[in-house]
Amino acid sequence: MKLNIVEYPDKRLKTISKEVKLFDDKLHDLLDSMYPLMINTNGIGLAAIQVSHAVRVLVLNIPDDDGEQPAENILEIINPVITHKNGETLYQEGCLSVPKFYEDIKRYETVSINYQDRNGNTKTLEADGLLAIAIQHEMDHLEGILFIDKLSYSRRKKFEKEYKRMLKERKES
Ligand code: QAP
Ligand code: CO
Repeated sequence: MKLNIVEYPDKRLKTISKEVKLFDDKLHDLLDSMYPLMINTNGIGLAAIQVSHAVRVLVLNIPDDDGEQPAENILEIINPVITHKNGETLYQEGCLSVPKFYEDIKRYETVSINYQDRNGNTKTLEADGLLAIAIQHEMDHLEGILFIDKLSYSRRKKFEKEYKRMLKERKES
């Protein structure tokens, strides 16, 4: 299926996504279409609401030590729930729905999740490093939360100003 990235300030990004109940061809088509879009747009994580599908579906592909993103490393995560979280870490995050803006965001250092794969099988995953950060960033999308929503008042103001300028320049060119 043809998918497009929804960009801030589109209100659809505030939607709370619904649990997946049917692990059918339609879900597989969505997953199969999200993955190439994420790779082609230089993403490492994408939530379905970012392509206008309000379902609890994420795809992740964290680059390996050589910066490669081989297709066999893809993680398809459906209906995730955090079961354990520990520590604190700061990372300069970005988002395909908030192009060209990056800010330090505080996250748990490690998280464990329960989730389902594309066939509805229950899985668990213990994550740290960039994967743990990406899981938390993408799970926020399922609740309609963007990383810019976590900024302090002054950082958010700085963002709104820079982003407006970016959109204006994009329109003019
Ligand atoms: C979320 O983000 C994330 O601004 C995934 O111009 C962020 O894939 C997980 C991107 C930080 C872990 C750490 C952003 C591509 C991609 C941009 C992304 C851009 C082009 C963001
Ligand atoms: Co994002």
